[in-house]
Amino acid sequence: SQIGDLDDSVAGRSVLIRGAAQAIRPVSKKMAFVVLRQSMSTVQCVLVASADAGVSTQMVRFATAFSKESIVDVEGVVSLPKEPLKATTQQVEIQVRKIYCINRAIPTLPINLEDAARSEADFEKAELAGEKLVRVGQDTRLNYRAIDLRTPSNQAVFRIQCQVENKFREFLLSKDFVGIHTPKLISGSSEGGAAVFKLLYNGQPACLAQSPQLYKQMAICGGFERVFEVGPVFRAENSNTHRHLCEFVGLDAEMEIKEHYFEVCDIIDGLFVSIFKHLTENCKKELETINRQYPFEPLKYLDKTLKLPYEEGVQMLKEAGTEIEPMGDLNTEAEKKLGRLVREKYNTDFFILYRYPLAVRPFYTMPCYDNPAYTNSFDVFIRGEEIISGAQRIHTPELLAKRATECGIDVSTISAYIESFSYGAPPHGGFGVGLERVVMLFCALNNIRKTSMFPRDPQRLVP
Ligand code: ATP
Ligand code: AMO
Repeated sequence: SQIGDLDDSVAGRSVLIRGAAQAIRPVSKKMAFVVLRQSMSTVQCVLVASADAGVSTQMVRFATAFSKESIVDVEGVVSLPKEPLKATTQQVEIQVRKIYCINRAIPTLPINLEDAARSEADFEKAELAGEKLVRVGQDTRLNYRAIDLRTPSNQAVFRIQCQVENKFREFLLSKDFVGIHTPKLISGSSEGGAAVFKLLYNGQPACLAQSPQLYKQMAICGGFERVFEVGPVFRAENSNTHRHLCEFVGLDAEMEIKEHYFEVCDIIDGLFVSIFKHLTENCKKELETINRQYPFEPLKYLDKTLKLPYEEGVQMLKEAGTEIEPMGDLNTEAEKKLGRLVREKYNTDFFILYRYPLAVRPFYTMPCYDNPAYTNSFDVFIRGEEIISGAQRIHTPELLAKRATECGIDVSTISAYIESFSYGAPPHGGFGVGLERVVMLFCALNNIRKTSMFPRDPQRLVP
């Protein structure tokens, strides 16, 4: 049986359960409780020595000697509890008939799971009561990730991540996008800039792909009208921030544009509104579980996503007293502040900022027809932090080569890419999403390491 399925409708039934022994509480020589856990669910198992049930005092003693987190099989009968149970466990108990230890955990684990699952409010309450509890730091959690991942909030986070990825695919497939896979071992940088991991490819200098950018565009040149990819993205930046990883999961899309690059924004609007609705409606247990440890306000979003011109964003910041270089980029602080201003004015935590200055966008970005100092580009924000970059792309080889040169890129290193646009290439655009950022910001978590199962940051290569 699955612990999550146990409720009063199965009271009286015999069940066989395998789980981790989360807590073991001896009550007397004749009685003990063992709390078993499977993923986000726990159930209380009751051992009472009785000849009728075939339970001996030795069996009770045997069970109380299990180490926490050992894997245990229990055979027993589902029963209604005599006293009210904690709201976070199943609301039935198991009267144990037989209990077996399948694999023991070491007696003292490097992380106490109960401490790892506590909210900050719990710690503060305990401290006020004079109790000393140990906060489990992020590094300790990551060093012992196989234990840390067992906390209910971690179980919920990675289930939500899976749902976001799945919805991304499902939505784009329904809009006739084709899933593709592009190489991760490539010959040079795809975004411009030097932030690539270098390696030798059979003796030739090569690097890990910084994005699928050049290849997803070449797939469009290859006659696929709409493509998407879910895959790893590698950035060698030495960015020790709460939102940068050296390896993350990129959700990328690229599509032909018929009239205007807002067609790409419309896809993002439909895609993300459907992702947010899906999470809110179908991941209630997961969201409640995260909220219990890391309380957060639900994301505010509109049925039709707000699109704000970059210049208007700059103006809003200016009026609020933040001076921005009009043709420069927004720094992290300005982005955060704009997020707050937009929320006050438009009542949304999710919006698209479009028409960025040319100077702050990658070389392949299409300049605006009416004013080439600006571009047909956009970033998308959740709670004032970027989750998506996207744009219309340059589809003529001459302009592409010119822009690459202006951006300091040696065109000989990307000649196959540039040539692709001389064989007949349709107008197109696309976007790239960071999966870990979407989950982090949807749940208002404070660190991207919480939404990457085994994060790779500038310091961490193990586990
Ligand atoms: P992109 O996806 O465009 O790289 P990003 O969120 O990684 O987006 P960047 O464009 O690299 O952001 O930088 C945007 C802002 O993030 C910068 O203006 C800077 O303020 C901040 N930033 C980037 N790297 C760091 C860093 N290592 N330390 C602190 N802030 C940083
Ligand atoms: P960009 O470099 O903005 O755009 O990346 C797209 C999205 O990826 C996420 N992201 C990151 N997540 C974690 N750690 C990082 N170091 C990191 N860097 C970026 C962000 C960001 O919005 N080729 C373009 C996309 C396109 O135009 O299609 C690109 O790579 O969520």
